[in-house]
Amino acid sequence: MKKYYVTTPIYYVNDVPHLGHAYCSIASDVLARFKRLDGYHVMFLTGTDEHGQKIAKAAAKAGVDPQAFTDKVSQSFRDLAKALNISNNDFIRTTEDRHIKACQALWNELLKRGELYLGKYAGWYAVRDEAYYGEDELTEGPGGKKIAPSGAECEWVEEPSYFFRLSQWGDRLLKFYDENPDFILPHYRRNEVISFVKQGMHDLSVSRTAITWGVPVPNEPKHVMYVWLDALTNYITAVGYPDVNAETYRKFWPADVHMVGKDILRFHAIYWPAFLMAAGLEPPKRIFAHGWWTCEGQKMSKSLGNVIDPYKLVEKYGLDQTRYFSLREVPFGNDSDFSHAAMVRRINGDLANGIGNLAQRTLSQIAKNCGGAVPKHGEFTEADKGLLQAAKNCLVLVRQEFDVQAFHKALDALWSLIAQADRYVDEQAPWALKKTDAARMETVLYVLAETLRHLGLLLLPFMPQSAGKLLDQLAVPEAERDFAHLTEAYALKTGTPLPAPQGIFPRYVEEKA
Ligand code: ME8
Repeated sequence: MKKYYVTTPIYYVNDVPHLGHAYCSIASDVLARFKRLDGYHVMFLTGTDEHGQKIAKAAAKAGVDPQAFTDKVSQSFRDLAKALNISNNDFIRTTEDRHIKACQALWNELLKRGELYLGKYAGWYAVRDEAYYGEDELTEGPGGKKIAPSGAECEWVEEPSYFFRLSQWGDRLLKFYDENPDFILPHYRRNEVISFVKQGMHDLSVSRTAITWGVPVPNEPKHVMYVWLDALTNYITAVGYPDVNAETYRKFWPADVHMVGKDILRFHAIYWPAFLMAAGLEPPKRIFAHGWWTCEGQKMSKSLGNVIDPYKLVEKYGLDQTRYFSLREVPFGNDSDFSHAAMVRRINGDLANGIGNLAQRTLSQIAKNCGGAVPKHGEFTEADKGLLQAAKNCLVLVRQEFDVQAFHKALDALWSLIAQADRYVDEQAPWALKKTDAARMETVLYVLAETLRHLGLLLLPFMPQSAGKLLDQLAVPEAERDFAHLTEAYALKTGTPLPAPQGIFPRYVEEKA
């Protein structure tokens, strides 16, 4: 069986989850579900990043010990995954024994291969990003504070530290990017990474002595691992590392896609393949860096009080509506802005008036005029064949878009089919045929129902519950709900009784103030 391994970032547990976390998990989930339906054995991983100075500080602020603190916040990410109908098959926490063991094994391997050495770090560090910055990258903020390009405040750090020989990996990384042109997507972000590597890289500090909340460095009681070395390793821990002969490791590694936000591309596209190659392991196949959400045109921040709570979105607009909106609004990879008006436009325009209306029109006419069962069809006309062929072509189009994580284009293809079906209903006017040519009316409604079956199946990854309801109304058996069944052999069977139609995509009606 073909395999597919997709991951989300592991989220920091310094704070409760927000829309940004929900977004990356939803995108990864849509991909995982698509691949499962397309016949792949999928491993889909998410989890929480629980070590480092940022988390230690957040725990201290909350007045609890870091383990109790991380237990609680990590649970809130698990709960969110459930609430968003995320179909991950593992949830990793970096405080788990399996992970500590994997990090220490990777460390020992790097040490054995001469990729690490003991030195002293003296430079700038941003706790918020858990990242080291060169003096030349910083700007001066209020009160002479040093500010990283991300906006995070930096502090001067001087401590004994182990270093990873990153400076030796520049050419090998450039060769790797060259040989794997789709390693970093979207392509425009690839160029940023390449120019960063071309500038020349310094060795990377990979242990800290000023903090204790981290994975202990083997045989070095004063050092804990730099949180990014620890965090990135989660992707191999979950498939069985250090046991590289484990069935899961052999099957799933290298990962097919690490889905990440653009803020952490550097860690994934530079450090991670360098660590892996240095340890004699294969790098992942792709890093996809998605864009950033703002809210009503403004950066989301606690101080502005505009951080979007994904639970509230789901409660107000519905889960599948939220999932749909996240991936529909802008090309996947670009930044997006959340606005109430845009959300309502999508719910009412694309869902209620689009797929919802098409389904409702078709199913209610079948209920009223065809005895509530899949209609009979006669010979297909050119118009019928045109629509059925377009429905059949959709899988190939959508699959191509999924292969490059262009979810918006996959949705475009599905909505073009909806538009084509809408034109077909208007042209064929089955309601008028009722009196003049009932047999032809049945054929038209059959063609529409079969088109809806394709739409229902192809929408399953995006909106599992709503698309599932659509398939229920078409009486598509559970065992036939995957892409292998998008063929004529499994087309709707005349005479199959259908349940009474029910609206699936309600209009959003503005709440009165
Ligand atoms: O960086 N818009 O964790 P993190 C879109 N622990 N996506 C956003 C977002 C926003 N405004 N805010 C966050 C870390 N995200 C590390 C990762 S991986 C080995 C370690 C999403 O909690 C986006 O995907 O800061 C981003 O990369 C991720 O949350 C980072 O979450």
